[in-house]
This record gives sequence, C-alpha cells and structure tokens, in this order.
Amino acid sequence: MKNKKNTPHISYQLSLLILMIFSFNSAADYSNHNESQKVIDELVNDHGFEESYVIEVLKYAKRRDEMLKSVAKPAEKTKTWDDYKAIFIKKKRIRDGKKFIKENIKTLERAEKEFGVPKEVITAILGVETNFGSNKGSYKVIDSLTTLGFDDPRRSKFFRSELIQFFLLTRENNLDIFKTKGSYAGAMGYAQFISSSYRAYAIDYDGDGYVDLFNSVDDAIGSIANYLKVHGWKREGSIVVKTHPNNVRKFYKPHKSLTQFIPLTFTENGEELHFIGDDNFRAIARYNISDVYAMAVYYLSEEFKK
Ligand SMILES: [Ca+2]
Repeated sequence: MKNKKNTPHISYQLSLLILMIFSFNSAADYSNHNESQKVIDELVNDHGFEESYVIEVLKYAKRRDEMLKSVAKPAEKTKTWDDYKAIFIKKKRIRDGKKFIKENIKTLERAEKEFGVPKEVITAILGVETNFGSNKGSYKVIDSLTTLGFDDPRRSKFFRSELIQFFLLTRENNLDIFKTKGSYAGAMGYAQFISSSYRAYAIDYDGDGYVDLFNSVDDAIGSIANYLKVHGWKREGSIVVKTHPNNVRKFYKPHKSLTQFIPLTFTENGEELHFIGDDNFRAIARYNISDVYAMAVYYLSEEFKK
C-alpha cells in the first residue's frame, strides 16, 4: 500500500485494455472486481509479482456458487455431536486408522517424541480431515479463494488475505497456481492446511528439503504435530476428562503446566455429557474452530488405542 503512488499509471491503463479484450470471456472476471485492485497492488508492490501474471490468474479463476453456500453453513457450525459421531466414528474409519498407524509407525513415533503429540491424535486428525488422504478436496484453490475472497458477504477479508498467501505459497513451493486443489474453503493436502498455515506451520519431515502436504505422508504427520505444538499442546495434557456437572466448578488443573480448563457439554442420544477440556483440547480446536470437531478427534484417537 505504501508504494501506491509509484504504481505506474500506464500499467493500470494496460490492464484495463487487457480487461476490455477479455471481458466478454467470463461472467465473473475477478481481475475486474471492485476489490481486486487492492489485491493486485499488494501482490505487485509488496511481494514483487508481475502485474500481468496476477491479472492473468484472477481472470482465469471461476466463481463457484456452491462454495458460497458451503461456507455459509459449515459442518462444524451446523452439525451436532451426534451428527459428528455418526459421520466420523465408524468401524471402517477406525480400522483404516489402525492400519495407518501400523504403516507409519516410525514417523508417528518420531513426531510423538519430538512434539509430544500422540500418534493416535495425529492419525485421528488425518482421519477426520481427509480420511487418511483419500479425500484431499477437488476444488481449484484459486476458484475457492477468489469466489470467497471477493463474493462472500461475511468473511471476504479473511479469504482475500488467504488469496495473497496462496500466491506466495505457490511461488515458494513451486506449485501450479492454476491446478492446485483443495477443499471448498481452500484447505490443502493430507492435513488440509490453508495457505497461511501451510506457510507458517507445515514442515519437511521426510528430509527431502521440500514441504509437501500433497504427496508426503511424513510431511503431513510432522506438520500436524508441529501445528498442535505451536498452538499450545502439552505432553502432560489429556485433551478432555469426563466429569459430573457439579464438579465442573470445583475442577482444578490436573498438572501445573496446563493453563486451560474449559467446561464442555455434549448431547449424545439425548443425554448431556460433561467434560473438562484442557490446553490440548484447545490446540485441536485451533486446527478447526469447533468443539465438536475437537471432540470427534479425541473420540477417534481413543478408538485407535482399543
Ligand atoms: Ca518433504
């Protein structure tokens, strides 16, 4: 933004000319949106992208109305614990998770030792996010982040910021910005990291020098453990402890290194169940801002131990 004065007037005119040439091509041309010039300026002035490249990408992106519908009612906001349990705590997913643990035991144990996150928890996140990599998302991320970044009425600012992060991520990691796929909300790979999280918390854990959440299971395992650690995971924590409602107030920290104890109530088959969540519950809920999500991860991780 601070370099705005230096933006050459001629290139703006050139971009308008290009826009005019291609404008009959597409109903939603995101290079021509009210808010797009700010994104273009930031990518060009602050991050050194070629203006013509940014315009080409924005022009290529397609508006997908189904993403706007999905983001308006995300599963973690509309679904109850009973719904989550029915979807995620299934025999097949439990079996597949146990198989995943067996197949990746060395890496999982290395991550557990290094970050303090149990192998069952890392595996449960992979199970809930992508069914252990079998469903990494089929939307073009550029379509997601432009549709939501320019046309979502509530969170467009957040998604525009992710759009800028996605430009940076694809440049740094040599990904094809036109072809990279993910969820409707732009989450990518085995571990479903959004662009800013990918850049900040994903790590190379198979030692090839490249952070690849799309193809490397090891990188996904290390990255999930690293994400949880950075977001407050404690070796001594237990995620949740079942309790009686009368005990919730009296509950005290079970270990001095833990800083949070959160009263939680879930309804299961019409019955209210009470728990205390700790730092580890909160760390999982930072992965996906939802108590039922974190509970599903916990529950699934316990099933893997049986
Ligand atoms: Ca790697």
